Amino acid sequence: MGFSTDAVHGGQSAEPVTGAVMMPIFQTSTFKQDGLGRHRGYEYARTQNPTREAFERNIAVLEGGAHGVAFASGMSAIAAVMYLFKEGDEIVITENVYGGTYRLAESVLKQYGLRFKFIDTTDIETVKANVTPSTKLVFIETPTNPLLHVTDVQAVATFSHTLNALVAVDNTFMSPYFQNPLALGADIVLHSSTKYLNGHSDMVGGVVVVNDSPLAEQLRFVQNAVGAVPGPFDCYLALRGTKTLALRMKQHEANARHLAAYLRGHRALERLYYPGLDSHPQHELTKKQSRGFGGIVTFDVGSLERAKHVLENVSLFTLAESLGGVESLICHPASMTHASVPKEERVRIGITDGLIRLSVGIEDVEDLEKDLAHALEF
Ligand code: P1T
Repeated sequence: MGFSTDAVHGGQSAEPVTGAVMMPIFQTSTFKQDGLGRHRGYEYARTQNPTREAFERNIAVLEGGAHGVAFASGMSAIAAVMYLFKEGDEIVITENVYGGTYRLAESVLKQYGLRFKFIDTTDIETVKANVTPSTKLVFIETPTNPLLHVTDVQAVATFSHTLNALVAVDNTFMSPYFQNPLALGADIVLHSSTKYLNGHSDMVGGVVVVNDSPLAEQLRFVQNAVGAVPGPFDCYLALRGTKTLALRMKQHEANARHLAAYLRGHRALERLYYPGLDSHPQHELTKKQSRGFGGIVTFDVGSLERAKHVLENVSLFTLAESLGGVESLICHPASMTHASVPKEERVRIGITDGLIRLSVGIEDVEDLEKDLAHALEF
């Protein structure tokens, strides 16, 4: 089946009792048992919920995996993957990850004895020098938030597997419409479903997809034991979102390409980051491993003062954290999404005070261009 067909139908069937075409919201915390030890597959809603399962099946199909496991947020999805490891295990991780991922590793999980090495995973030689027999997981974010660095998933997976390390990819920025990390050799793919999967900025959630059944069982164990589960209404919203994922991603990308072309060479910019530009260092790699370039555009205007001017002079772009919704958002990574990364580390990887990230929405692109043009007049 094609992607759009799978998005609408993947893992879905009419609800068996009433024939409801759309999966209802099973807003219940518990389920009647027919006798001691006899139930209908549902006992307690932390453990099983039909609305959640419908979303999990759908996203599994879209990622080309066998099992989806949903969580209450992207962060709890990432934490669930990390909970698969134990004290002393080493995790190699992309250095320019989402600030919350950095914070989870440095400020929470380190205390429990997990060891993290933040490296530039875009360089396979750096990966080869840092992934060792004690590495249990290589965690890649590609493209990265917010600098849009792209890692060769296939090359990293091939090397990491020779040392028996698992490979996980945070696919939030591309969505399964543009990129399927499992097909590139990753063992685990995950999303903040808050973003493109839901697509309407009206819930927070996360999801992990794998092919391996024992791995899925471990993740389900964590889902139930830790209990960071999404509510049924949020699962319904995410599932409603995936049905239009293809339509939305096409428009996000078309608009992002237009704006990147407009911004290229703009005199107010010191740097522009978008994988769809032939000047992007991993443009060719992106063409090889992905089916598009996504809807995020990042640029540097050189100083905090100039960034502030832009952020306070847009009117259609909304100054807010998050990304991937139908509406265009603008953010200042250094003080917002990546504020928990220490300043020296931020500056070293290029998250400067002049950096601005656009989540390009699906509005009429001429209106978006006009809004930016006005805000970039210094
Ligand atoms: O916000 P939450 O659903 O918990 O997802 C965390 C997360 C994980 N991975 C990536 C790549 C992300 O971008 C995020 C969340 N990011 C933002 C809120 C942001 O504005 O960048």
